[in-house]
Amino acid sequence: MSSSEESSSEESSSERPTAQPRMRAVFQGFLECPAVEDPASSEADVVVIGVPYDLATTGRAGARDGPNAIRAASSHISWENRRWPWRFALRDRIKLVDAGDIEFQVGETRSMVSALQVQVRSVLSSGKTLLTFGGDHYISLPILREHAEKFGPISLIHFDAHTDTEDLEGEFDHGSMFLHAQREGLIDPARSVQVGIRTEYAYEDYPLTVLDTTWVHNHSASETAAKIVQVVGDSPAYLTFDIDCLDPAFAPGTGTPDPGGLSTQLALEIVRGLVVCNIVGMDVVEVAPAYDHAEITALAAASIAAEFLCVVAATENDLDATLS
Ligand SMILES: [Mn+2]
Repeated sequence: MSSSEESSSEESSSERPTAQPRMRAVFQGFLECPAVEDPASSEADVVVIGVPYDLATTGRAGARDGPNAIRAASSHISWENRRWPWRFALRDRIKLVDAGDIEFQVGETRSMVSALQVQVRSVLSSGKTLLTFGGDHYISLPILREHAEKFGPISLIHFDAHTDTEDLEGEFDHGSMFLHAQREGLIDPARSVQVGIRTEYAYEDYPLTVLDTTWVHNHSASETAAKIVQVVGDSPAYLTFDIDCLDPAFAPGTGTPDPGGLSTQLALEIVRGLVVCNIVGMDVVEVAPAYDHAEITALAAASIAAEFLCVVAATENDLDATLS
């Protein structure tokens, strides 16, 4: 039988099929992008890495399983060539690779910090942009160190229910790393903004701009995006999204949920409005699949990360085109 006959669609279903099937690799990169071992020497524009670390959680642990849950959930949205509402194909503009997860000594936070910083430094020095999946939110601190080393004190665009600026004794806590980031001079507080906050923080003389949940719900998505852009300006900005910024109805699978948050739709629309920002790094953190249902949380995280990539790839003209 010739090969053209083997692949004939008119083959009767009662005959035993002979055409070789196409197999999908077991390791699945984010949005089904290729997996690479050495991202720095790859031809990528954006490199995905996972940090399966959750020893800095104060509530429920489990975010160590976040990276693979986000990768798996991304298969539900990877079929879109031109992701709605954008009018361009992401893969035409951004070469994406997935370098897998950081390995470190079990139970040793310093080992994770060191491995993560070396990997981030390597990716940044090769001129590529990093998209990291947590892990708990503490991982943003070592990542910020390497970004500040390259870009200077950078703007933080931080989506979260919590400000993560608690003044605590230990360093390794997912509720205090943005205070450490200020003390280490990694971020420029005057050009940083926290969005969706709905828990206590040091209200008086607080140095960062806070758009709390009530503010966000009393303004439109485009007004919120415009306010973020106004604070950040054109300075290099690091985008970090704690999935607990979303209401637990939209993101139950997380360690420290707090009711009254943003919907996935509202968050996506706000992120979409950040096209003019100079985004130099991104992460999505705190997805804990053990508390998730039907991949709601992991899929929200994957969608937000995909939106980050579109925003990095897009121009203002693309944003206008989405309105037509
Ligand atoms: Mn949080």
